[in-house]
Amino acid sequence: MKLYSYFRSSAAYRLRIALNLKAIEHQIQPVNLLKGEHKSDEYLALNPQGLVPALELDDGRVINQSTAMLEFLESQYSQHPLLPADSFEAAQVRAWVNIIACDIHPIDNLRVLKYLTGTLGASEDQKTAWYQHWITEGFKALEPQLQGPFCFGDAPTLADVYLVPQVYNALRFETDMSQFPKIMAIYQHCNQQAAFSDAKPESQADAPGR
Ligand SMILES: N[C@@H](CCC(=O)N[C@@H](CS)C(=O)NCC(=O)O)C(=O)O
Repeated sequence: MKLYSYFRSSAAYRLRIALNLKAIEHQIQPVNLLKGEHKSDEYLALNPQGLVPALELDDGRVINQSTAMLEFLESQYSQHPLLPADSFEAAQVRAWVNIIACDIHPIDNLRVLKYLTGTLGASEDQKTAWYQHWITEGFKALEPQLQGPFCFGDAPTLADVYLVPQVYNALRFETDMSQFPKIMAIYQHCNQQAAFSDAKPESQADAPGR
């Protein structure tokens, strides 16, 4: 399969981690967001929303939205399950993940920040304050639920797949993480695993300087 990815896209980063954890053979096709490649006719034919990532299966069918892609991989590739077998426990992991997927990432992503500074005329400081406020609110709800050494115990789940890119992004925007010691310990633990470190933005072929 082929993952359309941008090195800094946290939604694509989720997929890179999951594909590595499940050891699924795949290719990565870079889409340069800064050059607007996600708005080209060719890419819009794959993902009409013009967002990265997109996942193209070997038969040419395409899945959009990272959560749908991850659910697809989980249902089709049983190796290294990313959700607990117990339905209630799986719902707990999904609920935790949705704080990132629905309540943090969508209001802190590139196009929202650009709208704030462009259309609404917010300053760079206001933009950063917006970003840090919403990420901190989300992390406050995530932190107390964590177990360790991974988010929900001894093996990575979807929770770790979502957490690591979001923390990477929070650090990039200089968010104060001192009040989230469990999140930071899990972030560091995950990054010691090859599946996570190989998925890092700076390890990608389209990262500057590579
Ligand atoms: N809910 C979507 C979000 C995808 C998304 O926001 N992608 C960002 C990169 S992380 C993007 O393509 N941004 C381009 C832009 O804002 O113009 C998903 O999970 O796939």
